[in-house]
Amino acid sequence: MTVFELNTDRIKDNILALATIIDEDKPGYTRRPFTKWHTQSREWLMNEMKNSGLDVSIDVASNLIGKREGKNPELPPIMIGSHTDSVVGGGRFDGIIGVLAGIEIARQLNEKDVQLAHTLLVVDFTGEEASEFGISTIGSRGMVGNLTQEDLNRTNGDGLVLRDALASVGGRPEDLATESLRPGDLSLYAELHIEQGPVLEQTNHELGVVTGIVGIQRHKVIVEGQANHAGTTPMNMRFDALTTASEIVLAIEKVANEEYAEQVVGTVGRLFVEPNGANVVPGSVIFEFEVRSLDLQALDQMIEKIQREIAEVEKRRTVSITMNQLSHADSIIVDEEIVQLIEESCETVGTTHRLPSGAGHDGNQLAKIAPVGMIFVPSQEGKSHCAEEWTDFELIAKGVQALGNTIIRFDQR
Ligand code: HGY
Ligand code: MN
Ligand code: MN
Ligand code: MN
Repeated sequence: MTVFELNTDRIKDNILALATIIDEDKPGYTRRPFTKWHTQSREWLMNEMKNSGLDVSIDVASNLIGKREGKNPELPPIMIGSHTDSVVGGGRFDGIIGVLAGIEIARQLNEKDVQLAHTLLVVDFTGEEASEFGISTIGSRGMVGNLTQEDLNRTNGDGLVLRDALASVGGRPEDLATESLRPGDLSLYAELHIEQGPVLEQTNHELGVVTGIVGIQRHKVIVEGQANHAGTTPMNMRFDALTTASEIVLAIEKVANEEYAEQVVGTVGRLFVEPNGANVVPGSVIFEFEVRSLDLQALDQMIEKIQREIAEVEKRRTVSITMNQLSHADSIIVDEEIVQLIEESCETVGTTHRLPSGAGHDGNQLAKIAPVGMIFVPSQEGKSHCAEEWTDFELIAKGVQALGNTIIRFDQR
């Protein structure tokens, strides 16, 4: 049973249209949150939502929400959506296809005059990607009441306070405590997303039924050595912050390559050297690292090992090293009932395969207040967070059908 058309052309046109609203001075298809390109893309999305019969609003956490009334307004709504902000140098599909899928589903429900019992909410979350504030999934954290005052006081590299950034795009941070959603306020949150990994392509499946989403811990490490003259400072008199940091970067990789109960990954993706001069022994280094796993204990084990490695390096090199947690997101295991609902909804459309998500998503936050489910479509060569990110449009259109079927089945339970 599938109510929804395979509308490859419309989803393709929308993906390619959104891919033109980007920061041309950055690589790939960059659209960072709280920038004029994200604001422009929001305006484009609002228009598409209105053309799909959705009532448009900005919620307390600055998320864009399109609403389609259901026959029984007393039922907690079904929410679908994702994010349209990108990493620097990101691709055209990560997050974007989930928001456009929601709009396409609303449009097709109208074209077929299908009235759902549940109200349908289509969401574009603000700031899903890791941000300069040191926190990700900003809008969905705010939606579920998981942005603390400390979070709201975070600043980015330019001194902008997160509280003010949210207000600048329509959020009302002062009302977060009273207006965020609580358990029971939603019946279901479901998201279509690219896999961002190689499994579906390698196993030759069209649709992924997500069984869980990894937890993430992000930390900042500050290494204070001593800037000095690169020519006149003998090797045995140096306190080189960069070679020290390099030992820790490699130690993080070593720790992530050890054995744990569940698969783990560890990455250092962001590093700053001061004073960053070719003829100056680096005086200080700041870098951020993250570790991920479905198993929260494995995350804690990795952090303990990394802390021991840092203590050893600090003692041996007599420099100062501090490590502070930036953020964390709990892992989630998708309810078997939701997995089966989604699997059945996918099977009428294409070949399916169950798998966990190595990427984090807004679902990590929505799981605090509602059942969460996700559908993946394959990523070509598993690539993502880069300009080469690619998924065939027909596979995305199948993902839209599968997500639409999921909503219909859930609505009629
Ligand atoms: O980083 C992630 O896992 C996601 O793409 N935001
Ligand atoms: Mn991403
Ligand atoms: Mn994403
Ligand atoms: Mn199979």
